[in-house]
Amino acid sequence: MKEIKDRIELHKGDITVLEVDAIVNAANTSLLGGGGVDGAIHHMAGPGLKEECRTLRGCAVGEAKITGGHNLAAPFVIHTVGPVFHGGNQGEPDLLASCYQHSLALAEQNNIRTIAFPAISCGAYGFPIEEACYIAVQETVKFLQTNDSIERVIFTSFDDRTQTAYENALVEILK
Ligand code: AR6
Repeated sequence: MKEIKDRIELHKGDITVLEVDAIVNAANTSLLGGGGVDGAIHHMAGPGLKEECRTLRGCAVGEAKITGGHNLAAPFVIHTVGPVFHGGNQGEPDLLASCYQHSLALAEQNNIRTIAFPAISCGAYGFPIEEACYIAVQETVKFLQTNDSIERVIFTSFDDRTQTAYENALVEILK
């Protein structure tokens, strides 16, 4: 198995077009769609995704559920619900870490080898970007240290600030 640094990639652009086994959705507890990356994923996947999501009866903050990808290139979507940031003293960092832990565990259970994440909670939910990217990388590195089925984890970003935050977190954590 490759070194951990060679199993993590950064990608600037739209997560919905990536040809990976699973893309992760930054959803809300209803799992019935919304704005941001959630809206983009549902738009690209088509109405079948919402129908399948309806059968799941929602998802708690910090947890994750899996569906098919419908019209997406990715055969699976892992829906996770990040915390809304309320200042950081209401368990938000642990809940965000839990999103990555549960998403990666579901990926492992479903033989997913390549997975792409958006910056969960970094848009509408207002989590500070640098801290969120650090948590994302830290939890992923921890997971990959004890897993050898996941070959590639891609962190996608839409803006330079998020991309830079991932780069800095990778340098800091993998030094
Ligand atoms: N590809 C990659 N990243 C994207 C894309 C895309 N197509 N679109 C947005 N981003 P957000 P949250 C980035 O707000 O903060 C929804 O309404 C975006 O720039 O999508 O977890 C849900 O239904 C940001 O860095 O998710 C929930 O109600 C990151 O994705 C709520 O928003 C996450 O931004 C979830 O809020």
